[in-house]
Amino acid sequence: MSKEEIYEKLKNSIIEMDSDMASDAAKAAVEAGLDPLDCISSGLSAGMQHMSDLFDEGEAFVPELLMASEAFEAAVAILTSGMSEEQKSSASQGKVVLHTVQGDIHDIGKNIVKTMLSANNFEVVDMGRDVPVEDVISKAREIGADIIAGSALMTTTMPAQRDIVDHLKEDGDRDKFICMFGGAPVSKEWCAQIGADGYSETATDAVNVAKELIAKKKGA
Ligand code: B12
Repeated sequence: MSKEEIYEKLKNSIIEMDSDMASDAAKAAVEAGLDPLDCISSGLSAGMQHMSDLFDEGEAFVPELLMASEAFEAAVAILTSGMSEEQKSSASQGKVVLHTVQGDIHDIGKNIVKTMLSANNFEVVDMGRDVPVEDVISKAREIGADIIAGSALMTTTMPAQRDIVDHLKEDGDRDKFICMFGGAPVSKEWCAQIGADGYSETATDAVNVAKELIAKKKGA
């Protein structure tokens, strides 16, 4: 199979919500020596984006999204186990405290962000979902995090992202942590409005934004 055919099979395995097919395609990718990160962004994430679009058009439903995310994770486990020693041992890009915000239990997107950051050598502490603002901040302090990254999928839970920024300001700690947020209803404008440092629409771009913000902080 060519590189393009493997990407296509990875993508289709998500669209067909088929964990076995996803695992087979991931094994083929490892055997062909393909870059795991390219496989995730050009194959698996492309498939997940397609599923999200189908949902928005009323042509896919929640159980389908959950099955697609299981297939996604099955493939990622195989792809990352095939990462080269060089990729695995390269220096940490930074520490991230990742969570889904208080009151919100949606974690499919957050888990994809975790995969992408981890695969790019960020040390990610995943606090799970519906995480109280205070717990996020105390974990960030405990591990000396570089970035606090939060996902919100509901307009009603987005304010928890503002609460994080506000709490840090009140404690005089705002400059210690980069705050970056995402999730379907979140926007660049919202992040600017609440005084966050960064936003990205996709998990792939979250990696670039995180790298840029860390470089900026180190250079400052
Ligand atoms: C799947 C789903 C569920 C599943 C969640 C399962 C799970 N483990 O996550 C279940 C069935 C449990 C669920 C429950 C509910 N849901 Co729901 N759910 C969805 C659905 C269909 C898809 C979300 C999803 O996973 N998308 C796919 C992922 C890959 O996309 P994503 O999360 O946007 O992530 C991408 C980017 O946003 C970005 N990203 C994500 N996080 C982050 C973080 C950072 C830091 C960065 C940089 C980037 C980033 O990267 C990701 C990959 O590119 C959405 C509809 C929609 N269109 O969003 C409704 C939706 C979010 N749910 C909704 C609602 C109302 C609910 C419930 C309240 C329903 C109810 N009445 O019980 C409950 C919530 C309870 C709670 N307290 O949270 C509404 C929210 C409306 C609003 N107020 O804004 C939506 C929009 C549906 C709708 N149209 O009404 N839900």
